[in-house]
Amino acid sequence: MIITPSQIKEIKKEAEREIEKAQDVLSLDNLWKKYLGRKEGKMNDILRGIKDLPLDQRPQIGALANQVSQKLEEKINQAKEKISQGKNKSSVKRDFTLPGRKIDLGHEHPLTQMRWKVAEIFSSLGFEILDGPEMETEYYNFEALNIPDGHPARDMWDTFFLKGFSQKKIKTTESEGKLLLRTHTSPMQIRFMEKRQPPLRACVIGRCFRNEATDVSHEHTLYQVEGFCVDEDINVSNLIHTLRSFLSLLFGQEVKIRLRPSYFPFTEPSFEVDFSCLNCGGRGCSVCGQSGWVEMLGCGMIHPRVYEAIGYPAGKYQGFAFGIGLDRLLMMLRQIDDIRWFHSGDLRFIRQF
Ligand code: FA5
Repeated sequence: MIITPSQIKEIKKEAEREIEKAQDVLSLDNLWKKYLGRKEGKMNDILRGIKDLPLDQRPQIGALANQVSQKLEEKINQAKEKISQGKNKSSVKRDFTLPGRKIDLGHEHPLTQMRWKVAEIFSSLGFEILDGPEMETEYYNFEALNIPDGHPARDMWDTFFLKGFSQKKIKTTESEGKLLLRTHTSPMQIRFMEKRQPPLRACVIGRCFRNEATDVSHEHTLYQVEGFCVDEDINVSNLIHTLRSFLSLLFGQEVKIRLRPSYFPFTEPSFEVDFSCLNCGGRGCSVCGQSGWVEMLGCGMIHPRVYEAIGYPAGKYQGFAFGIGLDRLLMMLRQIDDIRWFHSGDLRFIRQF
């Protein structure tokens, strides 16, 4: 085999051209095999042939072949590095006319939308909008609302008591009793009135929890809207007018309601307010338990014992309070047949709002 320096230089030029054109690491690996590989590499053929050359040519050809192999190895490594650093970006073809990738935007949960709507309406009726703790003490959830320890009325609310939480985290006094997840928003009547003097009008919208079996109209986690108004001359007519105003603003039409005498330890007199079921138009369905009416809220005139617990002067103030089930209100408004949809996490349901 005859090997000349120009032959080696020719192989070098050819390899450099191909390295320059290579677009990815795989092509560069193939070029390495083609020129430097042990089995079929062109430069290895040259090195293997040196032993057949005349003795005086061997040093010169051997040195040149080694120099070229080293150079090509370097060039291949540099090209690989360039690719991995993305320096070859400019050579990647992009089609700027392709449509962009669609970004999926979420939206507020229907219950959150409803909370805003209700807050807006009560705000327009002159109520302050409040927030309050979901973790409560027995004192605020029961005691101060005229439901003392051992009173059978505590059974009206199936309560989740919290174990393992330090009472000190909320308030420190022994008399506040155990910690629990609030069963209603009424404790906020006490918390707010402890800080403020009448006249006052406030609305609390928040989550409550009940340890009860779920069905189409009962959830273990529910939202309530608590409203209360206290001054020196407030009566049941003010309560009925406020509820009617709220409902007609919410539904955009007159809604048939009925008041039934009821019992809450923190109001006297107390009422239960039902709506004519909008799901079936009052004919009877699974939502209204075939009765044509859905229980929506409890209300009444604030009991003197509540004012006593707060420390207001006896007999000076009168006021009304009500607690509405927000989930049930939304069910009526949007004709939703099962309260359990709200926390189902089913996007087919959520996307309808
Ligand atoms: C109360 O919770 C009283 N705190 C309401 C109140 C406030 C009365 C102020 C007087 C003065 P009740 O347990 O009835 O009352 O609940 C009020 C409303 O919450 C019900 O009318 C209903 O609409 C809703 N509700 C109650 N339990 C559930 C439940 N498990 N799932 C969904 N909604 C519920």
